[in-house]
Amino acid sequence: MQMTLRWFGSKHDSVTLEQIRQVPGVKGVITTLYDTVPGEAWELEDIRALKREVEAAGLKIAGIESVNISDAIKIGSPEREEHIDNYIKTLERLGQEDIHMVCYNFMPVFDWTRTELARKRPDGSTVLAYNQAAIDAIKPEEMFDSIKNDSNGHVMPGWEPERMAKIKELFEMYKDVDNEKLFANLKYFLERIMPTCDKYDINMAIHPDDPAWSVFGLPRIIINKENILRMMKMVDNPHNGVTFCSGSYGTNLENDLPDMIRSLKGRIHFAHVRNLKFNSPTDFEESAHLSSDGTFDMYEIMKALYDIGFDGPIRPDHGRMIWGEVALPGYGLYDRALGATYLNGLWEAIEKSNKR
Ligand code: DNO
Repeated sequence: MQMTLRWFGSKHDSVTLEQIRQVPGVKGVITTLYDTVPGEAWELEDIRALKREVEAAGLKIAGIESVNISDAIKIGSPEREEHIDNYIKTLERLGQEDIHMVCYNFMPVFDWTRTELARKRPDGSTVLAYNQAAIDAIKPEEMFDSIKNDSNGHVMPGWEPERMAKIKELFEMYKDVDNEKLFANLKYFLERIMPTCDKYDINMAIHPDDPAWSVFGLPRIIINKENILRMMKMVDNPHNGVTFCSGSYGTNLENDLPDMIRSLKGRIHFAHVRNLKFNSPTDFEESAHLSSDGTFDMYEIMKALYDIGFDGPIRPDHGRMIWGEVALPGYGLYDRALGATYLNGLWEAIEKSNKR
């Protein structure tokens, strides 16, 4: 595996490439071009400039998170043809620049959903948290307002104000899209892009829906073992793979994470590894990565990745806000650096005990 950290670009991130480079074992970043619009093609020159910047700091781009999918592609409206053509252009350009992993999601309207961005834990740290009762008590259009004051002045990815302003319209657009339609539209998209992925050896890594159930009545399909295996079979090409995100699949306590990892051998192209602490099945908070701070056995998760021969990029995921840091919620430097170091330690121990 290659340990990485997510980096939001010099215009948006409070964490610098120089800082990331000093986290032991981190040789690459996961990033994206932030001023792009889903449905439009990325310019080759912009990709090159991003790559130059990362490489000048002694790091590599280990993959893109995300090349976002437009609503037209998810809904299956006529503009999807042009949007998929543009997506293919972006993939070709990334491939030409030697970038071979692309993370994306197929969630309608919202990307990941949390109800609090700064819940206080007993140790004084603050963390992202989710409470189903809080969601049930509000309307989707109130979601953005309920979290905006917690975001330390940063625009949260997937929660851009322009997008939130159109929220009613977005719900209307998805009104005829159910789970089956969403699966069909995902299949259509993947079949169109696979020849390009084969040509440039690009691993597509779908991110799970977070939380792994329907929110505000919207369809959600990337939520459990059955559905993800259905997706792998539906377009049975090794370039059609997944981002295994323990914190997202793990929101549903019925998902057996190590078992899911083992069932996806050869198809996990990217891993997000973090822990959650459950207070009840519908209320959880993002604890420190350490097993004893949360609900998951992180050793078993890393061991399953090791056992299937996972060799792609991995990153610690949302960290707590600690030591007075002010940063994009979930994406400060300190706790993610602790997370990376812990995961590296687990991996080293697993590797050495297996060679004996
Ligand atoms: C949240 C992230 C997601 C993820 C997208 C992938 O912190 O894990 O926003 O980047 O769903 O497209």
